[in-house]
Amino acid sequence: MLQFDVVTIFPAMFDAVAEAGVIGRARDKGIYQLIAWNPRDFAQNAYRTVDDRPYGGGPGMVMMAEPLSRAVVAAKQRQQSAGVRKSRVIHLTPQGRLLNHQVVMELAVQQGLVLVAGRYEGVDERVTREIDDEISIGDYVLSGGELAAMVLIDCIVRQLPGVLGDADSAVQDSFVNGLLDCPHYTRPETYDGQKVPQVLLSGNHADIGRWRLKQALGRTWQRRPDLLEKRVLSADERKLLEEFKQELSGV
Ligand code: 6GU
Repeated sequence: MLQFDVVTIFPAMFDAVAEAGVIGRARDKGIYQLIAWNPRDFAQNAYRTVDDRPYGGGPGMVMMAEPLSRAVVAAKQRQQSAGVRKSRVIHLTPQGRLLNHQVVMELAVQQGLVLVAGRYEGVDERVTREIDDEISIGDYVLSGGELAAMVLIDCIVRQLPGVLGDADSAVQDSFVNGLLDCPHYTRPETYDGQKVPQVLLSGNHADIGRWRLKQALGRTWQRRPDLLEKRVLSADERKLLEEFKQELSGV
């Protein structure tokens, strides 16, 4: 069972993860466990202060090192008691390395993850002693690391064995093969004057497979050329992409 411990001053935000869809069901099935730790419970004064003004001045508040560090230590101790040999402590921050499918797979094989969600303008730099890794979910700023931590939990959990059925196996996801997904259709056969591509009704699975790969290649070329540059295309794939371009130009 994968152990998640989250350090957050808003533990209730994580109820959303536990309740919804496949990720909620995976928790019910005992595939992972998620425990939240509130740094306020580790604060030193009667006001349970966890933030203070930045040295050097400027706007906003900074999360204090001590309550945060103590919460991380408690989380790591809990994971040890749960049998985790080496917890990985991840600070969610816009300054971290960008999350992608490769990073998700790297984290999905860990035994225990401690996710530190900062709030305010940031956390005291001296907490870094407790941190193994810093991750960002994109080049924009969230009000706190909580939503980023939930994104991380969601995409890690759906990769764990037994979470998705064979039918919607994660192996078929976009990005797994370095491409965007192909278009999908369901009934009715004609909607608003638009027909389902004939090949999908043909029952010829080889043809359908080739059509889907062609669409995936074409859409990636149109929308995310950066992904294609990072990926080597086989001779077959190059041919399919050429066909896509030709069909697009109406030949
Ligand atoms: Cl991990 N945290 C915050 N606060 N903002 C973000 C982010 C993380 N990733 C992208 N934006």
